[in-house]
Amino acid sequence: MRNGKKYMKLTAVGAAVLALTLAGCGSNGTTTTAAAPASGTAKQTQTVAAKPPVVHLYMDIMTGKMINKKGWPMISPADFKVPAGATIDLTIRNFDDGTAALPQDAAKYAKVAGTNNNNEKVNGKEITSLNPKDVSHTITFTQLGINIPIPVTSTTEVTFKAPDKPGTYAWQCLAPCGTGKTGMQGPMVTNGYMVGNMTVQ
Ligand SMILES: [Cu+2]
Repeated sequence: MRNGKKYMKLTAVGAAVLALTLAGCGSNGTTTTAAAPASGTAKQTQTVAAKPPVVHLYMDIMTGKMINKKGWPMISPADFKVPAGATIDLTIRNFDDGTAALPQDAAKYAKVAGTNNNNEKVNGKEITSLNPKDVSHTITFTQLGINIPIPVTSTTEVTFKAPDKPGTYAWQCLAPCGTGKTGMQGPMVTNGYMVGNMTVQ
């Protein structure tokens, strides 16, 4: 009797492994019949899917006052990870009601660049640029040619593609929203405030 029980157990494990294998095949093949069962198996199917995923990211911009650090606005999270080649749907909520007018030599960063259709949605409305004097912050990946200008107290939605090549890609805010005479110090040169990294893996 004991042996019989053991045999039954092993068979059950074997069946589970087989089910997972089938689900894995189904996701790559043309038939979808194997991908239908229980939620646990469905999850397994998603992880082996070949298509780069769509990632939804949310960033909040807070004033120094909000975080008890006067003169230190913060974009959070500053550091984040995305899969290589992913489509990134980024929503930025700016709680800062102050502008940091772009100086003439940086006026080009009032223009949206490197995003889908080279545009962004601000409070639901599609735009391709801001007036340089209306910029509150930017999220700029210089290396990738991606520039997202952000006006005061707003919600900005933007879609862009993560690089196919894994690595670390820095972003920074190029609006002089920091400390010092030029507004380019303090948070402007400190990771976790107006500087951060996108890790592509
Ligand atoms: Cu800024």
